[in-house]
Amino acid sequence: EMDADERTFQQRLDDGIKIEPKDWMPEGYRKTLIRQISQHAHSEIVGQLPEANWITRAPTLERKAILLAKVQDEAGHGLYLYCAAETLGVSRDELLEQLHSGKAKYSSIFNYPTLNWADVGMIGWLVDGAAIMNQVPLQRCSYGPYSRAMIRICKEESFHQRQGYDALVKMCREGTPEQKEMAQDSINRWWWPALMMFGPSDADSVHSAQSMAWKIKINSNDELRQKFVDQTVPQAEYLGLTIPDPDLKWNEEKGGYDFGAIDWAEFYEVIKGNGPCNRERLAARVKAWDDGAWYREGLLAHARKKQAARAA
Ligand code: FAQ
Repeated sequence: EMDADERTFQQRLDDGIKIEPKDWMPEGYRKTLIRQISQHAHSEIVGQLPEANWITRAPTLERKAILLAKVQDEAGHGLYLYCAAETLGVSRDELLEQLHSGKAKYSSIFNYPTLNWADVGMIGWLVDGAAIMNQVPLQRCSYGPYSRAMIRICKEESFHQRQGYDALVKMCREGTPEQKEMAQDSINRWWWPALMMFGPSDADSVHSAQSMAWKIKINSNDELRQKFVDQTVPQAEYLGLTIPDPDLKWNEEKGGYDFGAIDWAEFYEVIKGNGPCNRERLAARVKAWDDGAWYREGLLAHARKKQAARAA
């Protein structure tokens, strides 16, 4: 049963009015947003690692410059999102502590290794493609700071998706047979993990019903996954790549593709911390934090000195 405050709140949501940081909100709404926005922020930051692995080995100066810009954009996305989470009354230190201790999740996809150059293109095409599919509707989510962060982030994600697809067009349509093979090997490894990015099936998604009522989520996990498959299959055909799913088939009646069963056991292992690179990713973030301690201390010492000088 809702009390009067909750009823007024739900009415505002239903009328399409955005909730801003100083507005009253139910504790569950606040908690859910902190969880989702911070996990999204962590994903952006951890998501820098797989691609950064290839910055030093990009095949041309141009590809290197593009990749550097893309990986820097991800840092920017993380920062907007941490700021959006902070408006809900949580500190950035607390959020980072949750990441570093393994308490907070980040997207499963970033626990897979980048083994060849085509993986950089594949991440842009499939991973940023899936991210956009999920984030475009989030531009309309009920919490003002999150929805505004999404607008800006989506513009950059579109550039990322195109740079990935462009790299793959070069390899698959204009490249050597070896390059094409490299891209096929890459899609074989990334396709299923990309579908897992949308989260558990609707039947198993614990948060969806409440998050959709609160307009923190606009679409269900399965709806977005289906749209992603429908959009991506023709793009794979243009590249001449085979999607590693023997059950993938156009379904005239539903006007979309049927696709095979996702290996949910793998998904749950990865989100429990047992994916191929979970330990390596977390260790890299913890090391960066520890290595930066001297710098944070220096900034604080400087700020204290300035403050003392002003007070004198
Ligand atoms: N990985 O009940 P639901 C990017 C967890 S894009 C890990 O369905 P919800 C851009 C979920 O947290 C990637 N965990 O949950 C980029 C929950 O656990 P909890 C980031 C997952 O929240 C590209 C439990 O399973 N995007 O970074 C995953 O309603 C290239 C139950 O699930 C966002 O975060 C998963 N795939 O729906 C960067 C978008 N799926 O928290 C670099 C915003 C589910 O209770 C390079 N987030 N879980 O411990 C969302 O839209 C939602 O949070 C979902 C999950 C759809 C991800």
